[in-house]
Amino acid sequence: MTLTVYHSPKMRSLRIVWQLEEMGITDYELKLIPRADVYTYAKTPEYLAINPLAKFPSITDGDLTMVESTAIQEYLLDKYGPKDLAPERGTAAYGTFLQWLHFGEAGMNIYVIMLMAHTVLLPEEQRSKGMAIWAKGETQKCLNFLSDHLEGSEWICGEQFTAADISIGYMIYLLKIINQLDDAPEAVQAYWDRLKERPAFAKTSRLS
Ligand SMILES: N[C@@H](CCC(=O)N[C@@H](CS)C(=O)NCC(=O)O)C(=O)O
Repeated sequence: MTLTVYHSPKMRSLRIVWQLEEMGITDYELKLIPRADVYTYAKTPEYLAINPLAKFPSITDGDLTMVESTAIQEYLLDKYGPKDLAPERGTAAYGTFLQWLHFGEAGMNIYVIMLMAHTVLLPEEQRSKGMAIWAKGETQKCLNFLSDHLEGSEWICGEQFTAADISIGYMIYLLKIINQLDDAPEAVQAYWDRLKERPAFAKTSRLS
């Protein structure tokens, strides 16, 4: 296998390593950058040649380089299967799957990242209370949307755990890290309990 994955703990690259673990794929090269070195490493000419944005994740696979996490998730499913991390293409379930796979980054991330920035990431004098309140409200809307969708189902696509759960699961994991999950709807908290029990998640989140 020609696949190489660039990962640093707690970053979006966790989605990729978690998914590969769920898929049972182990014969790829994992470039694991310790958290303490990540910002220095990201600005090295070697890494900037792969990812000019100096962000994680990145993958290379033969001549291909990709730097967008949910797109990488889709690519890996298509190229390496098995297919049971996604419903059958062309079905309504596949539409639901795609929506949530992308909602994890395209829909929900902006609010979660703004909430992070204005509660923990930025130096205190640069934080905006108004922005934090706005981001919290929008994040709650996303969590209510998720809670309504789950409606007693174990996973986003019902009984089938899919890559969409990994995409959304990463957002929930970030909220947990910044202590913003305690007031999430009960169904979302129960969903998080199921996600963190998955051996593939537990193994990936322990990497350091
Ligand atoms: N939309 C991109 C976001 C990538 C991204 O922002 N990664 C963060 C880690 S979670 C990063 O590398 N941040 C470092 C920085 O912005 O300097 C994706 O999903 O891959």
